[in-house]
Amino acid sequence: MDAVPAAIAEALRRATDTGGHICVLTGAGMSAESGIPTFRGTHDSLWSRFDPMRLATAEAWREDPALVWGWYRWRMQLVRDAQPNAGHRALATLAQRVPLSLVTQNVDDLHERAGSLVDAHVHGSLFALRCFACGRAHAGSLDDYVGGMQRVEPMRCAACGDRIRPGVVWFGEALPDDAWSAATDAAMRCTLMLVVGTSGLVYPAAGLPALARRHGATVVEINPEPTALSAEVDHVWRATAAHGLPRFLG
Ligand code: BJW
Ligand code: ZN
Repeated sequence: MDAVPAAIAEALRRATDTGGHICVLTGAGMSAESGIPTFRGTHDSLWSRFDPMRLATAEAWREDPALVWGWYRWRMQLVRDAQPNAGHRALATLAQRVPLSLVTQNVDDLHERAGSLVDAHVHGSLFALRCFACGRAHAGSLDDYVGGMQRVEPMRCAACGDRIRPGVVWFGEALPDDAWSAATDAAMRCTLMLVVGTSGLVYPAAGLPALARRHGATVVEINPEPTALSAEVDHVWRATAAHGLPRFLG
């Protein structure tokens, strides 16, 4: 098994020994080894089979809510059946040893189920259902809405009668203020940022590593493939999340 590359181990040692703060930014690759497909790039990525512009936008929802809701129900079922992997568990353990902020683009709950406190879900959470029109939170049992992928008419809001939508951030929508402000605070405060399993294509989240660097942090990418961020980081480790992150525990 390969150990953490020396320059990265040294960056971690420097950050932790000198009272520094680590910020971890995760993307879909974090959950890939739990069996959740990523969005882009692989033959089984979510969007190699579905057109994101048809499914992950408010326009798509208005046009065909049953199609979009069916896709999300299927994804909720996938997440519910998945388990956190060794990478999720390693981050939860690391946070008990060093000051660490966890910022995720993922809409799953695998970090939490591994024992982490997530500082910011910048793209929301699959299970935080709310009304499309009035925004009121919908509290229902999971069994009411998980399922296989077929067209399903969404549930209705008890307050206004409009449709209940997943609590995610679609293209063209603003990121939740509290999550975005926690994410930028963590990026500006950290001395080391670990960027795990993201293609770095979706903004504004993809701008967090550059923000951290401008504020003096060392930025490390952990990803088996090159990404849009690779050229902008200080160190790159071509490893998967479940392989690489446990190695940070020594
Ligand atoms: C492994 C691995 C293993 C594989 N281990 N790694 C600036 C410039 C250009 C465009 C824009 C810009 N600012 C805004 C935009 C527009 C747009 C955007 O960025 N478009 C680009 C695509 C061009 N952004 C937005 O619209 C955002 N909103 C916004 O800016 O609002 C402005 C506004 C302000 C005020 C009022 C109104 C509006 C919103 C973005 C929302 C993104 N939402 C999604 C869907 C969420 C819902 C859902 O899940 O269905 O979030 S898109 C999708 O991409 C999802 C992800 O969180 C996000 C990022 O993807 P991620 O995590 O990087 O995954 P992948 O698949 O791309 O990459 C996986 C990586 O894992 C790969 O690198 C693999 O190699 C790696 N990997 N196995 C480790 N085992
Ligand atoms: Zn409503």
